[in-house]
Amino acid sequence: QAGAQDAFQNNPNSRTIEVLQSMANYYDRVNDHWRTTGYRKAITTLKRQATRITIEEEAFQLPHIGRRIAQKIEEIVTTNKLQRLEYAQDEPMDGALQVFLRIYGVGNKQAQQWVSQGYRTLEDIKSKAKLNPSQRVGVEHYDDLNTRIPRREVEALGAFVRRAAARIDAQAELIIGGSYRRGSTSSGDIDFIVTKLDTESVAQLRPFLDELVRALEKDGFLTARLASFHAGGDGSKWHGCCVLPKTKGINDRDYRPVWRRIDFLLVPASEMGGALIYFTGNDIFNRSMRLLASKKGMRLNQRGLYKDVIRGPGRVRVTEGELVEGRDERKIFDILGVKWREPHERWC
Ligand code: DCP
Ligand code: MG
Ligand code: MN
Repeated sequence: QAGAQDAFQNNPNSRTIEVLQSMANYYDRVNDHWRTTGYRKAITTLKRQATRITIEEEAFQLPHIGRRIAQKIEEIVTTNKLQRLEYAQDEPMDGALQVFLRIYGVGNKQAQQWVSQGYRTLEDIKSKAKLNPSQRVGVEHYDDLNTRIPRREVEALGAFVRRAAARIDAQAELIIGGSYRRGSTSSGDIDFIVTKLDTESVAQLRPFLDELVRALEKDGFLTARLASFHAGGDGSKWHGCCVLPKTKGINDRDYRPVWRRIDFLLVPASEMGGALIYFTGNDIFNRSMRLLASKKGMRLNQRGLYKDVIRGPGRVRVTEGELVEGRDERKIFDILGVKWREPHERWC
């Protein structure tokens, strides 16, 4: 043990190794596994060198040292420090905050609180933080849930859900909204609008959704139910996780179950227009449409367009207003005086 320590102290590259180790620690803290490993491998190589490595080209010739790290080795030798590390030392809190904000069910307040409690990594959160059941899922499946879903897989997930839905109620209609409807090549989650002809309330759709959820859980397709801060108080939203079973041509190579986020929004037929606009997004487009409505004395929400809304100071609503249009997406654009925009044109 002591011998190994001496060997390191006497290593001609000990200062370089020390600085690179700080970089590795930094990347480890922010959960950048790829760079952490890269730095660790470079350090191992340097420890084996009998001579002092001083220039980029020399370092680049060695195993496991790429161009970037080779440049940094030269920088350390010539300046005795590393600019990138000095930046990094100013940002570890920011790094941790960004990592925490990507946990499902974690908002700004919670993430800030963890940082101020001294937590810096997902490991800290896993072992020390108090988590609600949804956040627990978010942490346990952090990598899966932060991986985009390829469009082809969204389609396969959609087909699976539609087959299950058709077995329960052939009249039920499922539309995939969100980024998929806007034509994205990949999505953060899969967003379903669930509706049925001649429905006028969420309550009429609820039994169907409950049965669908049970069936999909039995299939092993749905893997978790999540509570969401944003979930509609009227029971119109359902949030959870799902896994696509092994499916030929989609994920059959080295199959590994990948957890995906799935949302259902229950929409009575009478409110389909409002819901389609809302659930197609994107969120910024929605905000601008709502602002426009409010400037015209109207109100747009996920149920439709309302008129004769009376607002007080600061645009605070005084009355609910009267429903003008809920059913038809195009008519809502028309009444607002906005030229129709296809879903793929609604990214802002
Ligand atoms: N939405 C909104 N405001 C929010 C969140 C969502 O108006 N704060 C609406 C617009 C979104 C839709 O709901 O398009 C679905 O929400 P998602 O969070 O699933 O977002 P996207 O589907 O647009 O993107 P992603 O691919 O990340 O899922
Ligand atoms: Mg989405
Ligand atoms: Mn969603």
